[in-house]
Amino acid sequence: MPTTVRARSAQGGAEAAAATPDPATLVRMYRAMALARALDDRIWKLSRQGAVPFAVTGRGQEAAQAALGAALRAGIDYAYPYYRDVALVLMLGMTPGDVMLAAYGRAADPASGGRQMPNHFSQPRLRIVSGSSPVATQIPQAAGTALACRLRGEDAAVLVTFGEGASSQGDFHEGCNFAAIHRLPVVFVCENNGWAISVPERLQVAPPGVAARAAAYGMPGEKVDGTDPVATYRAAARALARARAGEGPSLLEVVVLRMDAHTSSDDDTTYRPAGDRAEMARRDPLPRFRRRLLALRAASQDELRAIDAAVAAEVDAATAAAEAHAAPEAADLHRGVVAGRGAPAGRSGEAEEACGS
Ligand SMILES: Cc1ncc(C[n+]2csc(CCOP(=O)(O)OP(=O)(O)O)c2C)c(N)n1
Repeated sequence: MPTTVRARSAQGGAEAAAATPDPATLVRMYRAMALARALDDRIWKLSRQGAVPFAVTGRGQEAAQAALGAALRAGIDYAYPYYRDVALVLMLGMTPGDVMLAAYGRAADPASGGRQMPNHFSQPRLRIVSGSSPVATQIPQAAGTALACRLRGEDAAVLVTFGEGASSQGDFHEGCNFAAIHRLPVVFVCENNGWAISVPERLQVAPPGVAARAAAYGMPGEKVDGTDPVATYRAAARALARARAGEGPSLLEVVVLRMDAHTSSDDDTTYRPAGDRAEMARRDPLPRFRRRLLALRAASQDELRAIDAAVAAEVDAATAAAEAHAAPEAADLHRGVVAGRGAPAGRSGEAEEACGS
């Protein structure tokens, strides 16, 4: 897919930072994609069995997410992921166990102690900030964190993701406008999967699309094939390099696939055109990246098979561990939710104060 909009060309340092990832990074990206897919498959089945209450799928978006994760510096840059970003948070250091504990709503869930919906990722140590459920609220929050980084003199960039449906919310405008005015170190990434539940992109976003809006804010905008992890990595690395160099925010639109229903509560056969699923399967980024790694000789067939086997074992272990964990105590219901009752298990005193304030 061609780059359709680039308001300002990338230069010097940014271009150097956006080199193709080295073979070890490419393999790490494949591993995160395969692990996210395997978790997705397992959690979906568990939801069908009634073992977990709800499943959110990221099937078809993993390539873009792994690339964004590779371009970030885990624990230094801030990430505001949205609910489909399992591959992104795995790249940053969250574990399959963390994802499973949240799916089961266990007391040990590091994101919320089992209080949030699954996939509201949070890990203060990794600078992964929990999103709120109203879509797009994370966008102005990310701009605010970028301002805080500037005020504290930190060399951190902020990356925030959201869907094209979320780009219709006022929060999107507010976040972009504020960041552009103050030239904040933030990268806005729209993971455009073509649907907002049952609403197709053509009824959500007028041409020429999300990336083109960047010009109106005076920031660079770029539309990238999000099924191509290398192209996405290069675009994200360029945008992050600009942010770190004090050149301000950027808007990326990564075009991805939504291969499944919106969530386990949705039936997409009621609105998805016939043949669409087959077309998605043909463009599935996971087997395509596998073939590419072999063609690039970044990994051998045996190495990739070993990764797939290790991933399957990790998902089995994470499932068994989460199943064995306890549900939150009823007496703890208000902890971290209602002021003055303390934070969820595993949070620091500082977070406890923030929760209670
Ligand atoms: C403000 C708000 N309105 C509606 C919803 C219900 N809702 C949850 S996800 C979603 C679709 C969002 O679509 P998009 O931003 O394109 O992301 P996608 O789910 O397709 O990845 C909607 C409407 C919500 N959570 N918040």
